[in-house]
Amino acid sequence: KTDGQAELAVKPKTKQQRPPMYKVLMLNDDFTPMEFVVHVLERLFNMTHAQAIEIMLTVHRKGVAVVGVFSHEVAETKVAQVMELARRQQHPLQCTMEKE
Ligand code: NFA
Repeated sequence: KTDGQAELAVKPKTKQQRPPMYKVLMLNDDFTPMEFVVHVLERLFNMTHAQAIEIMLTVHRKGVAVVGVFSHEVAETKVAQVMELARRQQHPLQCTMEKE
């Protein structure tokens, strides 16, 4: 820096890689009670009651909705927690993740 040579700014050739994020998706079915889905959304996704009802109804009407976007590790944990709560109550509720 002090040798008198001109300094050229070098642009990084590739963009900074941010870690990929994962959408957690909830799927509709004909059997899981609406109130159970609302409870899961409030409990595991920190939604208000009003937000949980809105997302549950979106899943119910459209078949699927994104319930959150997380790092791979957090998304995997959320999916496992949803599936475990559903399994314990013997509801067929399905939850999956996909890369954003
Ligand atoms: N379709 C379900 C019912 O009518 C409710 C539901 C909503 C299930 C969202 C799964 C996901 N009881």
